[in-house]
Order: sequence, then structure tokens, then C-alpha cells
Amino acid sequence: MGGGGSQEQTVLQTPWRTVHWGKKKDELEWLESFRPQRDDVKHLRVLLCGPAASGKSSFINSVDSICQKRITGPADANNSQGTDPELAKTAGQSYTLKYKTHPIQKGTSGQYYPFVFNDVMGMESNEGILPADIKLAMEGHVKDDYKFDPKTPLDKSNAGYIKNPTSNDKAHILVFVLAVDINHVTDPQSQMFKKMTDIRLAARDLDIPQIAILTKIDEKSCDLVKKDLKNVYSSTNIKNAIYKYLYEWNLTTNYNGTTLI
Ligand SMILES: Nc1nc2c(ncn2[C@@H]2O[C@H](COP(=O)(O)OP(=O)(O)O)[C@@H](O)[C@H]2O)c(=O)[nH]1
Ligand SMILES: [Mg+2]
Repeated sequence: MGGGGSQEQTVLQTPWRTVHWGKKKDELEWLESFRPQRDDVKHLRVLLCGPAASGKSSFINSVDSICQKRITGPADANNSQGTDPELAKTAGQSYTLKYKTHPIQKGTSGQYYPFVFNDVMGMESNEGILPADIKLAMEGHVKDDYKFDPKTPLDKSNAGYIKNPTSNDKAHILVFVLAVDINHVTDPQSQMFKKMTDIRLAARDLDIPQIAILTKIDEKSCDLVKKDLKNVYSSTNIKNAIYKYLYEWNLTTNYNGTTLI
């Protein structure tokens, strides 16, 4: 994602993607009518993964807040902003340690959308969640509340292991959550890149579609986007970050604001 962290202020006259802002109501209505197509699938399981502190838990909180039309915080995002000295010592490490399923409630109706999000421990170059554990989560073998061990993958004999996962335990979509300023994700020599590649290949073999979303564009991209988020698709900084990522990961884009394999 080279260029993502620079403060270059280039904005294109013609946006490279056209977005009709203000369609939130239509989009929420579409979501309201969404149903999984298979009868044996009660809910789609969306598994989030990515480097520690890339914004996985915050993303779940944002989706939950939008769907509930109020500020909520079901996922344990690290919102200390570095003020807590104990937490500061763990900078760059994952704040989320357990496997957690987050159902999304429809407003205050007590009903739920037919999709859930799974939050996991973040990846780190030398520590963090093991790609083998993400693969087990994709296959549906990981029980809720299992605490990941960065040294050893979940073993079949562990109480946190689901021996015979159903279609509802398995992940149906894998989402890579990537902060716009993290360059080592696209460096083929880095440990992070190698781990991501392992996970991508495992998802491919399991026929799980993969999507990537860029976070922190409000803070870490360029002043024009910081000033007005609606400049996002006019920013060459963001465009360059996405193209670097597409190129290094050999992806295609559907231009829906995300990259899609
Ligand atoms: N400015 C900004 N900060 C974010 C964004 N997403 C997450 N953060 C912050 O980044 C830090 C780590 O976020 P968290 O959700 O805990 O990351 P996780 O480890 O991937 O779950 C927290 O301080 C969040 O408030 C974003 O899109 N923009
Ligand atoms: Mg987290």
C-alpha cells in the first residue's frame, strides 16, 4: 500500500470511482431484505482478519452502530489511544485475543440480521494469530471464546475445537482489514505478506470469497480526505494504495470500494 502514509495532496478532478452518496436508506433496506440462499445456512459468517490494530474490532462496532442506529461497541476495540501505560506496552500487539462471534441486532427489535461477524486475534510479524488457526476458523473448527495461542495452533483435543462443524460454523466470507498506511503488508519479503499469502491460499482452497477493506483513510491517507471523506475516490493517494495492493496480491477490483479476488 505504498504511498498510503504520505501526506501528498493530490486530488483528481474526475473521481476514479463514482459514488452516489446519501443512499444509506436504500442500502439499509437492501440489507433488511437480505437472506442466505441456502436453507441449511442460518447466517452468513464473515471472518475478519488482518494485522493487529488494523481496525477489525472497530469495523464490527461501526457496522453494529449503523444497523442499530445508535453508537454501540460489542467488539473489544482498543480505544485507549495510548493513554493507558499498561496498554501502551502492548503497542503493535493484538488487543483482541479470543474468537468472538458478533450477531448484529436489527435496531431494538430483538431480531437479528442473517449474518454474523467473527473477530480474531490480530496478526503480527513475529507473534499474533497463526495462519493455521485462521484456517481452522474458516473450516468452522473454532468455538466461541477460544483464546488463541500465538505459539501453538488449536489442537483437536482442546475443548475449544469443534469436531464436526456445521454450515453455520464455517466462514462464508473472509475479509482482510488493512490500514491504509501499513506498507509491510504488500512487501513480498515480509513475514506479514507470507502469512497473508498462506491464508489467501487456504481460503481459495476452501472456496471462500475474499474481500479487503482499507481502514484509517480518515487519518492516515492525505489532508484532502481528512478534511472531507467524500474526497476518498478523488484521492490519488488512496488510488495508489489500492493499486499497489492489487498488484502485489494479484487481485482484481470490482470498484465497490473494496478489492475483490
Ligand atoms: N482514525 C481511525 N482510527 C481507527 C480506524 N479503525 C480503527 N481505528 C483505531 O485503531 C485502533 C485499533 O483498532 P482496533 O479495532 O482495536 O483494531 P484491531 O486490533 O484490528 O481489532 C483503535 O484506537 C481504533 O480507534 C479508522 O478507520 N480510522
Ligand atoms: Mg481487535
